[in-house]
Amino acid sequence: MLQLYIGNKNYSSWSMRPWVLMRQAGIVFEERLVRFDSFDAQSQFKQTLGAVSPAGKVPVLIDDGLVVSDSLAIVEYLAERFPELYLWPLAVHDRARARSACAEMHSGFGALREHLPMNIEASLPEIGERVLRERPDVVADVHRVQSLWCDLLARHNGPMLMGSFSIADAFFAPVVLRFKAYGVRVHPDVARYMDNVLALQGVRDWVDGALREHDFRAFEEPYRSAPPA
Ligand SMILES: N[C@@H](CCC(=O)N[C@@H](CS)C(=O)NCC(=O)O)C(=O)O
Repeated sequence: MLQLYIGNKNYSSWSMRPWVLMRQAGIVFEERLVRFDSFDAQSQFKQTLGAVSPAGKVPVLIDDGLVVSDSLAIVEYLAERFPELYLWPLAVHDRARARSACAEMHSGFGALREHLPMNIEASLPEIGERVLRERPDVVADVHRVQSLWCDLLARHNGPMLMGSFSIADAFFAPVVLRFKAYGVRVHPDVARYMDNVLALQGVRDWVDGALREHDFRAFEEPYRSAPPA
């Protein structure tokens, strides 16, 4: 059976992408959650991951001895392994658009990722307001995400970015959760899309898991202090 190595569900946005894709598409897999202790070479996380994948990061997919690391490589592999699921859109131009969106997410939006890190259990609208007041680079990322979503939603008439659920939605699901946690004010079409993503069973299952963790990791928490023991 396929095995997917992931990090803490509350924090690990890269892990969330292939996990949501597989759950939503009905691909059966075994989840191997490696808890974040730290990312130091001596950490339990690095020791465990190092034995699985030389890249030493989550997510990692194992398929009968084949090791696929990196979220984008994993979803590409899954699309080829399960062609009948059409994880990418069928039409070549649509597929190119979906891939462009995912590649932009994968290699970009650094300011958004750094200053509004995923934290599913948190509600930090006052932090979101402050960051957006003080950081034009984050504002630019938020605008770009919204215009990318609006263009695709208009072209495909929703409810998902490419019309029906695809890798593109799995790739942006963590951004939906960031916008939610930090109370980012969005265009009405974007708000509707966010509701659609949050209603996906794959996303709900991941969020439920994150909310059950109760595993505060200080090095992933720039804005909250540890709850009382
Ligand atoms: N480009 C990688 C990024 C993966 C990544 O940075 N994962 C984080 C957890 S969300 C990690 O394992 N970090 C460990 C480290 O940086 O050493 C991907 O798309 O999968």
